[in-house]
Amino acid sequence: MKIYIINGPNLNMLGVREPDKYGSTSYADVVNMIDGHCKSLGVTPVFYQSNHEGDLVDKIQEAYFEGASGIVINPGAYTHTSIALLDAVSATRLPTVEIHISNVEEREDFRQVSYIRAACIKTITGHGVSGYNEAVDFLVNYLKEEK
Ligand code: CA2
Repeated sequence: MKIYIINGPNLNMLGVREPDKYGSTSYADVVNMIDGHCKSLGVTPVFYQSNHEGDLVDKIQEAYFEGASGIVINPGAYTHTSIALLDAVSATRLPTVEIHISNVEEREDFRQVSYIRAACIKTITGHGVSGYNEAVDFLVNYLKEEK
């Protein structure tokens, strides 16, 4: 089983700045953590991070064309602005889990909107980078039950 783990703008800066909001683990270490977790579940992850909206749309479409079983996505700030990402996830009809490192519900008003959420089977917020593993667990359990 192959799943795509997609991260949006600025998440490559993890561990470099703003540890109070996003923790002190680097993006590379987060990838390693998720990779180990996926392997322990017998799942093959495909990792991608981009600062560009259209590239994220392309990667969501690739997940569909490459036969992925599902997607875990932290769309970063595009969560709050992007109908294109919503449309891409809707078009693939792949089960998708939205994850945010910070507790967006307790942050600014403009972070209270998530366009992509309407196409997601689950949203995880505020659990730090461990939220990625929780997202993988939720997706994998969902896929097992779906069979
Ligand atoms: O909490 C999350 O995971 C967010 O998706 C992170 C986005 C933010 O725009 C969303 O509202 C919530 C921002 C990602 C920025 O990541 C950085 C990491 C380290 C240093 C600076 C930015």
